[in-house]
Order: sequence, then structure tokens, then C-alpha cells
Amino acid sequence: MTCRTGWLMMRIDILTLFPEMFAGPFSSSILKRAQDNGLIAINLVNIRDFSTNKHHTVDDAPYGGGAGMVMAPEAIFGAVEDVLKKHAGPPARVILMCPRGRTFNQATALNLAAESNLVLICGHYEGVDERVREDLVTDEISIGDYVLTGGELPAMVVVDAVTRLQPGVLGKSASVQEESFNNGLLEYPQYTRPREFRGQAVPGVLLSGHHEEIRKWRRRQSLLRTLERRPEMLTQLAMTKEDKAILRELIGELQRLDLS
Ligand code: 4G1
Repeated sequence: MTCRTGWLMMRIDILTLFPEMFAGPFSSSILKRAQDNGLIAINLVNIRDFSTNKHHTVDDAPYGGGAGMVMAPEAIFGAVEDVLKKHAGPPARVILMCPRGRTFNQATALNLAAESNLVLICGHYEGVDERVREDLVTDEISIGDYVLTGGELPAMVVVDAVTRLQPGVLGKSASVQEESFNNGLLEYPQYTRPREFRGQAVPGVLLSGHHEEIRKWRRRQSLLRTLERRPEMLTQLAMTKEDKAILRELIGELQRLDLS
């Protein structure tokens, strides 16, 4: 769909048992503005509306026994087929939010941001009937390794990360931030006024006006933080000669620390 500002609008259908959970996050800040400006359209679908039985249940006991309940296939198939038939353009990615999925990261967000239609399915209970995965789902995505009560918060994470990548959603200055994530290092420390706060001063170099010194300091801070907290990221980094020199120095300093 093309919106009034000429951008191609991404449509996201979210299939959930708890559509009301999305009200807060989607009616605030940038996600609200993106919808108001016609840059994304979010359609919440209550899976229970597609239940095929008289008590409108959507779960059942697992075949083979065991604790808990499983989301039954009928209502999920009904809901997905209903949204797919309303789509125009290329077939939608049908994404199951699921702890077994591939871990979501910025590369996934960039990949999904290029689609015109996404369908996100939020699981509940102990999970969903395997036939949903086999016949409907194109991607399974997890936001990380911990136990949650449902796929709703993960779906919100995906929507947030994908929405801010849509053209027109962020101003120019913020899109530069993207490059800083893509450069594969953790961010350097940021300060604003006041110069001194509760006895803690802003590093002098940032007040110096020496742009080259500031750039070097920030690079060094990024490399130090990455070395300390996420050393595995450095194996993926395309290092410059300057980076290598800074890292040799940092590793030297760390080795001279007395860790006994
Ligand atoms: C086994 C976490 C189960 C959880 C192992 C990240 C977690 C969806 C996600 C669970 C969920 C681990 C996610 C677990 C999620 C059905 C209802 C599955 C909620 C459910 C580590 C419960 N990213 N979890 N099971 O949390 O949906 O997307």
C-alpha cells in the first residue's frame, strides 16, 4: 500500500490472544507517529475470534501426555488465512515468535524491514501445535533465552526494531546511529550538560573542541568496552591499523593490572 507521503507502507498483522497488551507501546512515541503518518499499519487480530468450537477455546492437552496445554491449530490457521487473503503484493513472511527460533538481532531487523507484509504469531501456554510451523510459518524468531508467559512482548520488540528502520520514521541524525551499530562495536560513553554532576566531571577531551582527539577517544572507549563485555564481537570486526594499535595498548594495560 502507498501512503499519502509517497512511501511504501509496511503492514504488520499481529495474531494474539491478548491484543489489549499492545495498546500502551503502540500508542506512544515513535510507533504512534509512524502509524499516524501512514508509514506502518499495525493490525491486531484476536486468535480467539477464529476458534471453531462453541466455548471459543484455543488450547488443548498435548497428545502423548505431559503438563500444560498446547495452542490448537484451527484458530491460528483461520486467523492467518484471513489476514493473508487481505494482502496485496508479495506473499507475507509469517513469523512465529518462539523460544526455539533464531535469535533476533539487528541483521534480522534489517532483513524484515525490507518486506511489505509481516504476520507475527504470538504463542501462549506451552507453545503451538507443530502443524502451524509446518504449513504456515516461514520464520521462527526468538528474542533471547529466558522463559516468558507469551510471545506478545517479543512481537513488540520486533515491531519496534523494524518500524524505526522504515524510511521516514526517524530524522536524518538518528539514522547515522544505525551505522554505529553496524560498525560492530559497543557504543562509547555519552555526556550532556552539566559539565560536573555530583562530583563527576565530563572527560576533558569532550570539552576540548579537538575533533580528531574526540574521535580517537571515542574509538578507544568503544574498543575497550567491547573487549571487556563482548570480546566475541571483535572477531567479526574489520579492524583498521588504528584499531589494532589501540587494542594492543588496551590489552597491554589490562595485562599489567594486578588481578590476584
Ligand atoms: C523453553 C522467550 C520455553 C520466550 C525454553 C523468547 C523458554 C518468543 C519467546 C521457554 C518466548 C525457553 C521468545 C518459554 C515464548 C509459548 C508461550 C512459548 C510463551 C513461551 C528458554 C513459553 N521470543 N515463550 N516458553 O518461554 O514465546 O519469542
